[in-house]
Amino acid sequence: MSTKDVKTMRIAPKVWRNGEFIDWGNARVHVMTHAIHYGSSVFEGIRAYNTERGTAIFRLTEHIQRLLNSAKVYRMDITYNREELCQAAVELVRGGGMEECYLRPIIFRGLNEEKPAFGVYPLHNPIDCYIAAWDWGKYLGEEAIESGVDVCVSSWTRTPANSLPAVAKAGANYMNSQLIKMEAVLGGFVEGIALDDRGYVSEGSGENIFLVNNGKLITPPLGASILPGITRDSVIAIARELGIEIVETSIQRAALYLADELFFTGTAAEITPIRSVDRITVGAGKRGEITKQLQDVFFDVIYGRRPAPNNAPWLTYVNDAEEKKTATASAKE
Ligand code: PPE
Repeated sequence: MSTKDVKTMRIAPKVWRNGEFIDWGNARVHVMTHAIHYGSSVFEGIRAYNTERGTAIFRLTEHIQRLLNSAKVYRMDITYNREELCQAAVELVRGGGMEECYLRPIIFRGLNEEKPAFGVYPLHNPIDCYIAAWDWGKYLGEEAIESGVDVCVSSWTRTPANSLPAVAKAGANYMNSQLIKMEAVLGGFVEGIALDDRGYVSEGSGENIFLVNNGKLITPPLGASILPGITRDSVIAIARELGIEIVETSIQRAALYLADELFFTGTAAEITPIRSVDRITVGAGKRGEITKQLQDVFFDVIYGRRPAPNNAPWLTYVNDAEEKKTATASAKE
């Protein structure tokens, strides 16, 4: 891929790999890489937004911490700590020349070409750590944020947490997500919602889910087979601030049809309303009032127009970090 293609596709020209920046075109792996055969990767998805004070990365620390947690579950020893990975992400965004982007840190079991190790047992394989970035528009379609999406309940069951722990955002989990997503899209839906092994609602292939009933917000609990979504957490914090009651409980499939409002949350999906499930119209069949209220506050927070709940430091301004670094450098001189 030429630099021109990278530019037209709006991909950051550099990729951070194991502590250094390399060209996008050189960010390659060998076919015998452990992760390709056995799904041994953990990753994150993070968005950076163009605020009035310049580009800011949303909840960077929490995302990098979840990445490290995912790695810990799979016994992957990382040479970089949370601060170093956050710094790498900031530098990638700053150097990428994109005002807004989606960041994809990924840690996987690679291949030592001098001393290759094959087979499932992973601990003889090296750990590789990358961060790439590109400009990712609206995940579920340009219109989705306003008009909502049509979804189905998947015939696939979400992987139980004792098979693949949902707390870890592992590449392998996304084989389950792909089954859900393909079935949905080929069936004429935008997304699929998976039930868990007990038959209760879990989440979309790449989003958490919320219902609104009688003004209350209802969502599956973290103990269920769901990714502990950072957008989910942000929406809960915002709802608390707005005085909206939150109930974390098991949800039956039919409750999806009967909800007043329904929406997805996720880094890529942000807050996307759902207007029908299995072709049954949800509520008024368009974005509901509470969904809109939460979206408005959420977008104000991510664009730095309003402080995060409890003034939490949710935004990392990439140019501030540069100022801080320069200040530290000159203080050292
Ligand atoms: N559940 C799943 C299964 C999931 O993949 C995501 C994020 C979420 C919930 C929401 O988590 P959070 O982003 O922390 O609010 N899915 C990411 C990957 C999507 C993709 O296609 O790749 C994302 O939204 O970035």
